[in-house]
Amino acid sequence: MVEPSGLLAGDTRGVAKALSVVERGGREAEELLRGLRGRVGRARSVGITGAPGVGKSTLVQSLGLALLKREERVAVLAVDPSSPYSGGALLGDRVRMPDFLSAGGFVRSMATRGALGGLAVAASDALDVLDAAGFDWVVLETVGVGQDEVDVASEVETVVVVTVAGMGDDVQAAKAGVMEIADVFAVNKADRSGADAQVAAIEGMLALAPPADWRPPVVRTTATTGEGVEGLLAAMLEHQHFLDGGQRRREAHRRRARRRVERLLSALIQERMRTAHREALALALAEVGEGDVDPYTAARRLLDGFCKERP
Ligand SMILES: Nc1nc2c(ncn2[C@@H]2O[C@H](COP(=O)(O)OP(=O)(O)OP(=O)(O)O)[C@@H](O)[C@H]2O)c(=O)[nH]1
Ligand SMILES: [Mg+2]
Repeated sequence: MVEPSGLLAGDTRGVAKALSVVERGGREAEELLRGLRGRVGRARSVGITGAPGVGKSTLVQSLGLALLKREERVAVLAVDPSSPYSGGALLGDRVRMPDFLSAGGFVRSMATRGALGGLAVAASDALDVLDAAGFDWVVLETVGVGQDEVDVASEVETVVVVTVAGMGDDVQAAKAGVMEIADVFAVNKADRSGADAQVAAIEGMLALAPPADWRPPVVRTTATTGEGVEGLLAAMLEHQHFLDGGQRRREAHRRRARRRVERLLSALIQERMRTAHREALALALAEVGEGDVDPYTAARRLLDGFCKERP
């Protein structure tokens, strides 16, 4: 059982332990998260997402360093659904961001798919842990361009979508819905040719979007040298400032809360179906498979049976 005390004191080992608990999921994680109620909501969260190899980790390290220089406490959470590693060990942590680490940053990687509700729920829980631990900023790096990444990236307040010139990944990303969730665009590897064309392509795409209160800025970065990173940080801060207007931050937090509850609820229902209603489920699946019952009728019947159940 992890006591929240070490965690709340911001002690690194306590934080690491709490993240392991959350990554594993289950009752202990639930208990821990329950104990954090009322202690979250202060940290600023930023997601850095984009296709593999565009320079996210390098960018996160530069951003992290820039924030540390401003006396901010920064935690980086690298979420990699394709990674076989878990437990926050091995590759991710120590190797990827040496400068950020030696400057006092906190890095942790997560690869779980096992937790109830999947990766997005686990990532959101981890955000809460880092928030409660007193970090001013939590930077979430998510790898890839699939729906999983979109889900995970949607858990943060400010989403930075990183692209590079000439990978055709703008098209790929648009397909996966990544472009829609961007609050800021970073065109990285601006030291290479084609960055201007890439910026123009994104601006062109944004011009077609319906008018909105926030128009995502497009910034050029060279993560390896740090050039443009201050500009990216400024764009992030600008978006954070935008969230401070009206009820926007509160609304964003409510949307996140709603998604979390909905994900957990459907995961709990499915779990209960597979256990307490196993036979009814197997029968319904067989009937639908044989073409005797249509899937809508089967699903509704199962739900009716589920709702009649006494807890
Ligand atoms: N020329 C150039 N190379 C860069 C730049 N940023 C990152 N790189 C290089 O691109 C490669 C990938 O960088 P990472 O930061 O690991 O990219 P990533 O997006 O985190 O990669 P994954 O986590 O594997 O998806 C490394 O060799 C970096 O040194 C840049 O601005 N310019
Ligand atoms: Mg990376």
